[in-house]
Amino acid sequence: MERIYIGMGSNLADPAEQLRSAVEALAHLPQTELVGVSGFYQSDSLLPGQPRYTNAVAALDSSLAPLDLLDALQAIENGQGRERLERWGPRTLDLDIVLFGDRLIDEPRLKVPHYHLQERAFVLYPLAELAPVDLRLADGRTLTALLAACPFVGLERHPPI
Ligand code: A4P
Ligand code: MG
Repeated sequence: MERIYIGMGSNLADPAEQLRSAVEALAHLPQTELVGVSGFYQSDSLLPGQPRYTNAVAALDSSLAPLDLLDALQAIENGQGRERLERWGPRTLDLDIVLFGDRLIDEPRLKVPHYHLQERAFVLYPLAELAPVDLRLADGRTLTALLAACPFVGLERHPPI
């Protein structure tokens, strides 16, 4: 079993509900246990002219191989009606593998740690709710240093429902 963190994002069709359904689907993955889910956060899209996003992070323990997990995540995205019309377009659900144990993965279909992790408060702050305070990434960076370099700006905790 390895500890895996999944970044979740949605900006279409009731984003918070999309994330809740995604969590439900993650909990049912084979060889996998759902360990925790962060709070939900809202922020503006990185691309102008798109609806605001809701983001969260889920922690899993899994013995799936990385590419098998990626396949399963893409099946969940597709199952929730995601249409890939344009890269970076608005989406009902985006599931990214942020960290996979202490692995460094550099394959055409999968780069881990996720390449935009350090710039994205909407990934780092929910990750920090779940990860150990002294988390060190496979590439040597610490979560503490990444948080210090990425201010909590433009992020709003999603109101409880
Ligand atoms: N891929 C490579 N590494 C990974 C990984 N670690 N996890 C490949 C998941 N997939 C990975 O992704 C494209 C390809 O990346 C996949 O086929 C996979 O093989 P995609 O999800 O199909 O396309 P995308 O989401 O349009 O691209 P990408 O790069 O995932 O987009 P981003 O970077 O996620 O940007 N603003 C806010 N506030 N919140 C957001 O969540 N998200 C985006 C999308 C823009 N603005 C946002 C947010
Ligand atoms: Mg993606």
